[in-house]
Amino acid sequence: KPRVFSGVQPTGNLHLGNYLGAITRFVALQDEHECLYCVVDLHAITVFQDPDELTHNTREVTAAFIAAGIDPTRQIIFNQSQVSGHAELAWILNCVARLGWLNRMTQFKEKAGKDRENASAGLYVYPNLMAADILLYHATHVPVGEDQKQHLELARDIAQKSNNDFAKTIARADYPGGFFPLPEPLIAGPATRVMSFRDGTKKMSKSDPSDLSRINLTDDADAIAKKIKKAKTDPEPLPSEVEGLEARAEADNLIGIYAALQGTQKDVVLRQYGGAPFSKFKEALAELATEKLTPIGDEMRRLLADPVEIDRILADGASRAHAIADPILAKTKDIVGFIRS
Ligand code: AQP
Repeated sequence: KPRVFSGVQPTGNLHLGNYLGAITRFVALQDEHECLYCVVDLHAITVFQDPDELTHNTREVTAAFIAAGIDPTRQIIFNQSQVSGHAELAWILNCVARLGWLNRMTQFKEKAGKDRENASAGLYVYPNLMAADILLYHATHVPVGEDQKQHLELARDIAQKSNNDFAKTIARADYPGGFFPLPEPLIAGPATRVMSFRDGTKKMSKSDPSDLSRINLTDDADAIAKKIKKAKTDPEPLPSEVEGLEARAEADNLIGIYAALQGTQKDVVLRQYGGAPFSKFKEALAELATEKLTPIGDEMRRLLADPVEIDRILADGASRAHAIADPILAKTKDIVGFIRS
């Protein structure tokens, strides 16, 4: 079975974008793939996290994975810091990746903002840690939202350069075609980039100060309905065709969300709602979003009531992740030329 790796940061406010761009895709892949789904707490601390909130948010992402339908007995759910190989391989990859490559990363520029001198060194090398997450398991497929595409391309470059840099020892150890597989991004569906409800040019994001900008997975029916009702739109009714929709960012966003929640495509939604006013479409969207999301929120709350069980699931996942990672890390050390006992 092809091996899938992906992660979500425990930085609070898990939202519809994380759900449609990533978590629903994780669920869909689990029948045909061996999947590792990681709560990436090492990534989270690249921006300071209150320690108690980090602990809570780690359990919350775990609960979201399970509530959305990932089976932790079949797939591996764990938090990154419990498998030390992520940090160890990241160091090696820090020494493979080039500064020029990192300088091109748009997410760093966005997150560091104007006060770049004050960004953590970790935020800068974040993409190297992400490459390590994937390569530590020789994962071949990585389901992510559109915003992670650039980091995935970098991970491929890092894998390729590692295969070249260590070609001599890789050949000696007989890994035909290189040691690290080049990971493929899996970015698909009508909602790979869910936009903010307040500004159709910005992605829906955990760190947006406006709670109205996003639907949180823990929102109740009233909050979902209120946020959709207040979501920014243009005054025109819904179009009948997908063509030209990209010029209407807010409309495109809501139609894409509807399609993704219903498991269909935008043109199918427009066949049903083309010509309808947004007020009517928003009511239908609120109903659909409530139907799909509130059971997940309820299940998350139920799971979170038993943190000991969540921690047990994470520990079990971590020990299974270790079993895959440890031999790969050992071979990586051999290839680099490190002596190990
Ligand atoms: N708006 C989005 N639309 C589609 N997919 C999205 N993802 C995030 N936002 C959207 C995808 O969710 C997965 C987990 O994201 P993350 O938590 O690791 O990091 P992030 O991209 O930094 O998430 P946020 O919400 O945007 O947080 P902040 O506000 O801190 O920047 C990834 O697969 C991501 O693509």
